[in-house]
Amino acid sequence: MPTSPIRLLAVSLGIICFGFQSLTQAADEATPNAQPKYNVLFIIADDLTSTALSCYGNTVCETPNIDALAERGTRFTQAYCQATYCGPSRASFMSGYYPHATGVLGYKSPRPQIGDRATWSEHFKDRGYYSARVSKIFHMGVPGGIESGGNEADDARSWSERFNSPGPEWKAPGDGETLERNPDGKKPVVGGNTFVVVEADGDDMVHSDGKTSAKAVELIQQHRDTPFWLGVGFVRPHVPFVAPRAYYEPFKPFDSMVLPEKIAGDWDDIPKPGINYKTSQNMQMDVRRQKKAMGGYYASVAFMDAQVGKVIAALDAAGLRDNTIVIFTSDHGYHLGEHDFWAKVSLRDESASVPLIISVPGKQPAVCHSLVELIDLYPTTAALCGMPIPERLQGQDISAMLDDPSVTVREAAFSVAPSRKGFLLREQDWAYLQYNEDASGGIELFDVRRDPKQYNNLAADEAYAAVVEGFKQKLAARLAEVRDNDLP
Ligand SMILES: [Ca+2]
Repeated sequence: MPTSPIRLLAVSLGIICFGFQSLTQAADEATPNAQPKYNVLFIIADDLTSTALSCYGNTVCETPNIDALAERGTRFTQAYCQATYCGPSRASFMSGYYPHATGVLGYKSPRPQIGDRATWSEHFKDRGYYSARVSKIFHMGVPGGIESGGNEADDARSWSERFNSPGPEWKAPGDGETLERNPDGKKPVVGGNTFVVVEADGDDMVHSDGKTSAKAVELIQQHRDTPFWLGVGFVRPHVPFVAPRAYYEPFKPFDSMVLPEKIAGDWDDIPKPGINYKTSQNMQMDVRRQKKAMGGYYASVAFMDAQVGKVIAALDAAGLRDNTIVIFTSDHGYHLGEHDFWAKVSLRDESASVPLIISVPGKQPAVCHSLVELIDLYPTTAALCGMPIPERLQGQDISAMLDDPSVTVREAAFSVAPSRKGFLLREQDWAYLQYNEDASGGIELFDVRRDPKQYNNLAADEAYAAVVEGFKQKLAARLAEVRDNDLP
């Protein structure tokens, strides 16, 4: 092909642009706006309460690998999910919209609602990143979807490649027991969203999360020379509580587990939708079973923590720690017997808050008490990587907190429990829970400075009528703001 004038022009422009790029790079290096192209390693556990991690104060369940990440990053003490169960929480932080903006309140992909708007990983993929997920990032049913190894509510266009990690879950060989609704002990080990504990034979690789960490290690090695956005989704400690036997050792005998304090009349001031969908009573779990549930949960956490360690070790071995943002979190929290509640859905802190650690190369380790949300991760990582933040995104860029943990971006975190028509506004001093948009399902108000465990509902107390009225208005305004968006 003869060299055309257009081609010559393109080549000369290329030379000019290259020169210009070198100049701007030199200028960038001299300014605080210099933006290296970081990788993003996003690690998410399933159904993990921060209270089970030693870096968040648990003295029984040790999580050395997550703790080590916290020591190098910013650990957030007041991070909140946008919905207190898997489907809507994951659809929210991946799409960048609140559940009441997309209407994804259940176990669906947000794609039909967002059309061709880029999800979090897609935003990076569109800018030349290799984008991949291993296992559960969008919703997958656990254990069913993990047993079958399907894509479930995943979104194909978010990824360059995607990998599932099928595992035996409750069918893993070992010693299993169904704790839930099994008072006479005659029920065998069962599947589904049920409290089952399996002390499993064999090693980590028998299980989904063992396979997930191995695949993540492989991808880090393969893609060390290209920018990547890698989502690593562990399914533990979601039920069934299944882990190799060795992980149970620190928690045996299960009878040694200490349950949260039980207070007489605790439920008397809780409106009906505020009583969680799983309780010691309706699960028919006596104290022995409750303690074993706690031990099984902790063993699952310890197993998941070990997988986190393998992935981070691979990052170090590949020499990528200095150009990789590492995030660790969960899709929502979990009750382990507080108020005799178990599992998720509740809008109390144990269930609505999440562990969140963000480690950015070159930043000082810190603990940040500002209110942040999982929906902030998309705009924050975009900012850290020097990418545009799409105006439509409903989260905030919290990257300034990584330089100065006293920075704040919001007065209240916002979360929802769609199955209970529940809404949470969580301020530094108050937790306000309302059921139904017109509050007809009831209200809970807690002075969390004086009552951090949320025992004393002040909503019916005349002395707090003005506070309650103020929150009603703030919630209505918040919902209106969420619904005012660019979606059709
Ligand atoms: Ca979950």
